[in-house]
Amino acid sequence: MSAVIEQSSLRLLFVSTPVGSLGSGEGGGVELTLLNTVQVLAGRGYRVTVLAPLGSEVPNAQVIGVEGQGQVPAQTQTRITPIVMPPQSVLANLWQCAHAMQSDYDLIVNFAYDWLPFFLTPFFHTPVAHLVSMGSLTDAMDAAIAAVAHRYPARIGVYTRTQAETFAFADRCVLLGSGLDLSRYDFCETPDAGLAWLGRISPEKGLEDAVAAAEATELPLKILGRIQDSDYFEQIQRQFPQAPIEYLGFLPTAEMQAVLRRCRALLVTSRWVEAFGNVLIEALACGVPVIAYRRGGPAEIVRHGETGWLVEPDSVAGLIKGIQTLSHIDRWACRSQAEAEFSLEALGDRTEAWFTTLLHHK
Ligand code: HBI
Repeated sequence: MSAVIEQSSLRLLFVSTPVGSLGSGEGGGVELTLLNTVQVLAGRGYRVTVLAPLGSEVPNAQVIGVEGQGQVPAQTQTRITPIVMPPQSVLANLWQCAHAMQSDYDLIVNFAYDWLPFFLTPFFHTPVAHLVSMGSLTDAMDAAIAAVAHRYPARIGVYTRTQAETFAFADRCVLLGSGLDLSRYDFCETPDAGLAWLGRISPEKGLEDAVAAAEATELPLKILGRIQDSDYFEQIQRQFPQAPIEYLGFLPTAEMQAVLRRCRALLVTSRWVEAFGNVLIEALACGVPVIAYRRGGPAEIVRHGETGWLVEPDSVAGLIKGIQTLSHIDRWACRSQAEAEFSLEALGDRTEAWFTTLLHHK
């Protein structure tokens, strides 16, 4: 693009994930990433429009709600599952709108982990960039993302190096990390006795290990997040009838952080390569140490022995040992790490640099 155009006057069109409306929790961490990116860029003078499933709420930006049926969550599929499209697909409707509106924008950013936007990229005259929110899951998606990665420099943004390395085109991904409006998370120096577990309740998140650790240590475990797989959650409750757990639902950030900050630690028990782990930085922002399996994004976030413990993957004994040695962790060090690495400003700087690079290659 021409060097005389002020970057912050760019008109951006963000196209949301098609698994649920923004604010529902169905879209997991990518919902928060989209909203936080909108907040920081709108504050820097960008004009941002968001196309999202009907019912989505976006402060700081114009949002256009689009009807239709959601996509099947990609993490429930096997490597060889073909591309699935429901009738009256919201994904198709979102991208039909994006195509019709493209002349009014300088850049389109896709937040869906779905085949269609990758496939459509060469058919747009406005550049389309992609925030890939998960690691490699299916052969069909790998091929669709790879095609864009190879044809257009810097169009593929990811959260972490570990996530990028699940793909054959890791070196063509731009690392963006994540960030939060830290003013929405209050530091708490003196927690209660309990532990927290936070996330979509779905088998790849390994909630049962956190419940087992809570039972063994006899510490109450507060569970927060959208129930995506209710059979799975019921099975955990049957498996651990005596465990000291309490399910609080999916709460808005203000209420969620009021619970989280009073906990002694956040347990992160993912069985898959978590691309990032926005819940980890939400905990750190409150001064809450994180005990996580040494796998995926969490292994790049937690400073072992300083802001939490990284333990052997799938080891409940490792979680228990981490819980028993929490007194070694200074809660101020946790907040400091969030301020140093995961502020909204840091996210904004990395995102702006990404846009500059990819538009330079246009
Ligand atoms: N599945 N098909 C599909 N599309 C998405 O955009 C998607 C998903 N599963 C999960 C997801 N996005 C988000 O929850 C990420 O934050 C992981």
